[in-house]
Amino acid sequence: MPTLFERIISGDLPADVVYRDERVTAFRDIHPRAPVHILIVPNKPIPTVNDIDDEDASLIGHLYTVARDLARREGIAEDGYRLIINCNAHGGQEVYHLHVHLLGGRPLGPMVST
Ligand code: DGP
Repeated sequence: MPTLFERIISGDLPADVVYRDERVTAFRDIHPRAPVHILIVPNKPIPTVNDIDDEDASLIGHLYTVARDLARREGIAEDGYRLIINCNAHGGQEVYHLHVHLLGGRPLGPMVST
């Protein structure tokens, strides 16, 4: 079964796509936790950080340069923002297709609730 994000990448499931190239797709989170909440995902399905291969290093770097560019485009680069990747159950991962959350547009508070 394709993940939700594979279906968004293929165009099978609608999403507010803000960036797309041959390696990554970025779209707005359906349940935004901040004024800007974008998910940057590899087009290639990698379930979790644990599944990243050494050969994926350039692709993973690209996720971050796209995040940087989107932060600038969204006008949050100067005030700041947070990039998050959740991994597996303790990390709170819900969708098993690797994704970077780009969050900003307000002070985000502590990194982790205690
Ligand atoms: P995570 O917990 O890190 O796996 O985050 C998954 C995020 O994906 C969560 O913030 C909500 C978002 N999400 C789940 N389903 C959809 C969907 O169908 N469309 C969009 N745009 N976002 C989704």
